Amino acid sequence: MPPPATGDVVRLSRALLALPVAALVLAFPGVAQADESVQVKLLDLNETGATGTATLTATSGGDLKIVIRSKGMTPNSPHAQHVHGAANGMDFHCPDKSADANGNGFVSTEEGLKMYGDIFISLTNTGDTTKASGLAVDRMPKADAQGNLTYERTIPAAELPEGTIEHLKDLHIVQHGIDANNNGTYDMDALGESTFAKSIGVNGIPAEATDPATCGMVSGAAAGSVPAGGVDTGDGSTTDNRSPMLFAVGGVALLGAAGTLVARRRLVGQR
Ligand SMILES: [Cu+2]
Repeated sequence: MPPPATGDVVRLSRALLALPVAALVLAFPGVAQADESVQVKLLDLNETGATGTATLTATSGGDLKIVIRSKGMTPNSPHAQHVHGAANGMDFHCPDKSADANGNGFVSTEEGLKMYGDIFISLTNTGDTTKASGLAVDRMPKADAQGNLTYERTIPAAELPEGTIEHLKDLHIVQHGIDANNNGTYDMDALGESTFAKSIGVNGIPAEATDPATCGMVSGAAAGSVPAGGVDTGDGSTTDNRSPMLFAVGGVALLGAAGTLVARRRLVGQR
């Protein structure tokens, strides 16, 4: 934001001087600001039948509280979940079937990334929430035996990416993990290995574990934001730093060997 012209400052100062002290205190942001919530309806992706609701609350202190209730998720299984999108005006949105580029009947994480954008925040239960924790399934919520998933966490202002609160309406939530062959677990038999996980240096993860299950946008989000350069079409010509390719390269450096092991053991252990 450009600084106000000097004349504006003078006018503002005069206006403030004219206010009673109590009103002046209220005029400062953060002093008496109310919490602000937006609702996200999580809709089934990949015909999982899973649905849910998420509430994102920007607290008066600048923290972000996330509450998610989903049902129809793969039971007794961890579900990687993230806030996707960007705070730079890119018009990302939840994908539909047309995102299934290879026509195998499922929208994979890689196919979806072009539409819903890069991982913006990893919605882990504990610890790090950056995209480096995107596949830290040992810290992701697990659905219960009935396929219900409950999540609640408040991420402190200092740990949020810049522009999170201001661009809350441009962001959306994606939950991953589907059981394509309905055998109660994530396995290689259904859709093979996750090329997304492989691309960031984690081998042996079933595609079922990383394919998106639900996606939800803040109502009217897509209509409200102006595309800056439009959706990344992923034709390889882009140099935008939000491209999945660069994310993948960054992921290799960020994923620790220990985390990789835990992720692998955890997912293979689902068999
Ligand atoms: Cu995600």
